[in-house]
Amino acid sequence: MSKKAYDAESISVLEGLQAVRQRPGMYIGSLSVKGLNHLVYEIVDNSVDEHLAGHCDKISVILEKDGSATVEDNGRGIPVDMHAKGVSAERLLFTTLHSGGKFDNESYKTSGGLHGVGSSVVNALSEYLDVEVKRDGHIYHDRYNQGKPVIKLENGLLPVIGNTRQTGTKINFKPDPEIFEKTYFKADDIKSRLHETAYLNPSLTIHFEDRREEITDKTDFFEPDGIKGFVLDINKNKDAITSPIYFKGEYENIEVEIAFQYINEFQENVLGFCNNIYNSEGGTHLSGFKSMFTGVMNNYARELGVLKEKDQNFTGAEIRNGMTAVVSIKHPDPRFEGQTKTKLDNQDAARIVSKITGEQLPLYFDRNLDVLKDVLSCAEKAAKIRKSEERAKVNLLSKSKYSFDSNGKLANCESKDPKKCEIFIVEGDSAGGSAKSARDRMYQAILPIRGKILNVEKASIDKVLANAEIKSMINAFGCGFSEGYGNDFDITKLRYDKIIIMADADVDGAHISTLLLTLFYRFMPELIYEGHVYIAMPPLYKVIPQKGPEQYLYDDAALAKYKKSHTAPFTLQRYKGLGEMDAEQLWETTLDPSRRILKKVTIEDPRMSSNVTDMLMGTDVPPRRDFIYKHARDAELDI
Ligand code: TSJ
Repeated sequence: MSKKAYDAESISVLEGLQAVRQRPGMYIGSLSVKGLNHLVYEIVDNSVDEHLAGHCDKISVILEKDGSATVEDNGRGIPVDMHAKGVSAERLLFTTLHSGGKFDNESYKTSGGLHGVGSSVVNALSEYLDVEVKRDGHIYHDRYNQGKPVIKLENGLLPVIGNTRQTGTKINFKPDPEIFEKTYFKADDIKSRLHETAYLNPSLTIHFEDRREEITDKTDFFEPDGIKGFVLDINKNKDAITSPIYFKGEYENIEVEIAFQYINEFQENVLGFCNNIYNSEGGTHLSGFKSMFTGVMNNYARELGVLKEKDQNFTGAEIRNGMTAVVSIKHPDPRFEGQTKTKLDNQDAARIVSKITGEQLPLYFDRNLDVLKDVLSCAEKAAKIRKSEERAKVNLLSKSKYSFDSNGKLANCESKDPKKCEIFIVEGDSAGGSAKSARDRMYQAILPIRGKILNVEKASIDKVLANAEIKSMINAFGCGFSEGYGNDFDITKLRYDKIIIMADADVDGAHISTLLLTLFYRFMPELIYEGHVYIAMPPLYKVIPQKGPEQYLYDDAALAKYKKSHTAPFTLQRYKGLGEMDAEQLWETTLDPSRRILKKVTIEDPRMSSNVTDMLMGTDVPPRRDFIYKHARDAELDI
C-alpha cells in the first residue's frame, strides 16, 4: 500500500473510533457502572477466547488505585507482526471497528455479550490504553490516548521494551471520565461475572484483585467441577432433593454441557450460555433441552405408573418444578435475536441439545431409579398446586374482576393517565390517613395496608391470593399477576407509573418493604424490571435552629454532617414513624415530587437476585444486615 493510501486508511480508522466517542451509548449500552464494568468483560473475553483456543490457562484482573484496570493472560500474545495493510496487527485490532469474528477465523466468536463491542470500542472510550505483548522472546509496547496511537512505529513495527521467554498479553486501560458518568468499577459485579466464567471454563484460573481501597481484596476463581459446581453454588442455601446430574456431548461441531439439580422449591431456574455468554432471554438451546426433558420424563412417568392412562401428561413447567439447570453450549457461528440480542436463535442448537439430552438422560435415570422417582414427585407436587391455583384464580377473578377496590381502602387519584399517576403503599391506617389528606389528589393515590403482609416466599399460592392486602394491591395496579404455571400479568394495563412503598424508617418498616418487594418480585417482576417500583425515604430528623431555617435530615450521615457544619445550638426532633408527621410535614418531606427522595428499586443481575430475595427473606440475620447496609449506599437515588 502506498504511503498516501495508508494515511487515508488511518484517517478513516480514526473517524470510526471518533464515531464511538460521539455516540458511546450505541456501542456500550449504558454509560453508568454497567457500561463501565462491560469494558472489563469485553477485554477479559478476549483472553477467554485465547483459553478456548487452547493457549491460555491463567487470566488476571486488577482494579488499580488510579481507577484503571489491568487484564493479563498467559496466551500466545496478540500478533504484532506487519499486517497486509502495512501496520502492526495489534494496531489494527485496537483501531478498527469489528463486528465480532475478530481477525482469527479458527477461534469461537465471543458473540460479544449485550452489544457486540470489542477491544477497539474499549480503546476509543479510554483516557489511555496501554498494551504489552510478550511473544517471540520480546516484550512489545503500544499505547493509545482516547483511541489514538501515541507511539510512532518503526517500519510499521512496535517498539521492544524488553526480552522474555514467556508469552501473553497485558492491557491496562482507564475509562475516560469525559465519557462515563461513573468511573468507579463495581467490584462485586465483576467478581461474580469472573466467577461465572470460571465455572464455565473448568481448567481456567482467574485471579482478581481490587487495589483501590486500603485493604486489597484478592481472590482466585478456579472451579474444576465446572457447571456442576455452578449449580451447586446457585443452590448452596437450598434444601436439595437430588445431587447435581451432569452430562455432555458433541455433534456437528456443537458442544453441549448440562448440569441440573432439584431443590425443594416451587420454581425453576434454567440458565443458558452460548460460548460463555449468558443468554438472559434464553433461546434454542434451552427449548431443545426443555422439550426433550419433558418428553423423556413423561415417558418414565407412564412406565412407572406415576401417570395413569386417564391422566394428562405433566406440563414442561411442572416437570421443571424445583429444577436448577445450567445449559452451556459452544457454537461456531451463534446468532442472537430478541430485545437485547441475548436470545440464541440457531435451530441446529435446539436439535443437537435435544438429541444429546435424549441420549444421555436415560443413561442416567435407568441406573438411578430413586433419583427418577424424586424428580417425578416434584412434578406431581406442581400438578397438585396447579389445580388448587386454578381454583383460587377462578375465585379471585369472579369476586373482584369488576370491582376496582373491593375493600374500599384505596384513595384513588383523579387523573386516569397512567404516565402521570403514582400510588403510595402506606403502612398503617394512621399514616395512611395523613397521606390521604396530604397528597396531590389529582395524581397521587394512597393505598393503606395493615401491618405485615404475608411472606409469599413461605406461603402457598391460594393463601397468597386470599390475602386481603395482596388482593387490593393486585386490583389497584390493574395488571393481574403471574405465577410459574401461567402468566396473566399484563404490564400495559398498569394504572400508575410509580409504585411507591412508604414505610417507617425503622427495622419494622424495612421488613415491610422487603415483604412487599418479595411479593412484587415473585408475582409481578416486570414492575421491577421496568423500573416502576420505588421506596420513599421519609426523614429521620428535623433540626430546628434558634436562628435560620429548619431542615429535614434523611439519615445519620446527614445528621453528622449537619453537626459539623452548624455549631450554633439547635433542637433535634427525631421521627419515630410516619404516623408522627402531620399532613403538611408528610407532604413536604415524602410526597411532594419536587422535594422528596425516592429510591428506585432495580435488579442488576437476575441470576443472583433470586438468591438475594431468599437471603433477605430467610432466617439468617447477618447477611441480610450486610446486604441492606451495602445497598443503602449504592442505591440509585431518584431526586
Ligand atoms: F482485547 C484485547 F485485544 F485487548 C485483548 C486481547 C486483551 C487481552 C487481555 C488479551 C487479548 C489476547 C489476544 N490474548 N490472547 C490473544 N491472542 C491472540 O490475539 C492471538 C494470538 C495468536 C494467534 C495466532 O494465530 O498465532 C491468533 C490470535 C487471535
